Amino acid sequence: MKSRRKFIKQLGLSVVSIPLASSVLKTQSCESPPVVNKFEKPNMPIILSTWSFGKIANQAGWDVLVNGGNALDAVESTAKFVEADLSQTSVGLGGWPDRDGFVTLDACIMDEKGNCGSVMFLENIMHPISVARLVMEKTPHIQLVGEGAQMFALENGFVLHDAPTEGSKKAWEKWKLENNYEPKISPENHDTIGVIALDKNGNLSGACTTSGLAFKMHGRVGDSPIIGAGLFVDNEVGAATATGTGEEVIRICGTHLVVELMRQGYTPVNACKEAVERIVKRSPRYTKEMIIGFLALNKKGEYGAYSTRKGFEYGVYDKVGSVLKTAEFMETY
Ligand code: SD4
Repeated sequence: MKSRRKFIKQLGLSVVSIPLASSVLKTQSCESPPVVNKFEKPNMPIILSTWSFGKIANQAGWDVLVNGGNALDAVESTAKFVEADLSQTSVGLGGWPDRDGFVTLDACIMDEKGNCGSVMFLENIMHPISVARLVMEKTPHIQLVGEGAQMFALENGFVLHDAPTEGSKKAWEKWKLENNYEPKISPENHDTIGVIALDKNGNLSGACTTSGLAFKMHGRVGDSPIIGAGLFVDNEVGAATATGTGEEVIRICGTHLVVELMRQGYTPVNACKEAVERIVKRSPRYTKEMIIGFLALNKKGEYGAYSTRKGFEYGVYDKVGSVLKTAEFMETY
């Protein structure tokens, strides 16, 4: 493991990052260095998504971007790709249910003008991200919840689908036998797709969609549909999305923090790192079992990610091609 000083020197960072307050935290660098834009022009178009399913789904958004489409359409396409895949147990109708057996979905979307829309606690609708986009485009509001969100979806041509799937039902039945009706947070019971993109015109947008924590309390909503927590876009600066234990991300307004740090000159990876460190240092509820990660992109098409633990992967699609990267992470003792 490299020392922190060596690590920073190796990156040639121009920004002085905030020293760790606690000696119990160590920074671990992994094989992939933070990306610094080597292109004279901004590296665009580009699309980034959380987790390995994001790498596959990026193709849908890339097809939009490479044909001159805008970032908003691109992020929606990528998010929809994962929502439509019923084998995914953490996004869309294939998601594992809450502790009472209901699949409840959360999503939000934000464009380059600061327009945004969100749905929370939405049931039986295949594409929450598209409902969130309609909330943004067709209503004077930002957030619709539960029954009201579903009514709005149905009024706009969406149809009801069954949930949970047979597979999710079996997982829930097994969970009930073993877990005494207690919701738990572990790396195994969540994964959100967060997507951020920069289009050929230099505009940023983002989308985030999830079934949330598996076996959560009925009615629980995490960070993913909350603007500034699970997703934030500021077209002057950059965009960020979050994955992992939503309660911790909400407490620090995670993605808003990441974007504001980039505004102050932090590289995307250092902005994500500072947000992760803030959670780890400040939250009395944080435990090392939690995986919490941020993914960020700036106006130049530079990007980076950072997480509390090993294992956070993200997909990148730009003119160089489509790759799956491993985020840097903090090791806690
Ligand atoms: C939530 N952030 O509902 C989401 C969970 C998640 O990967 O899956 N993240 O808290």
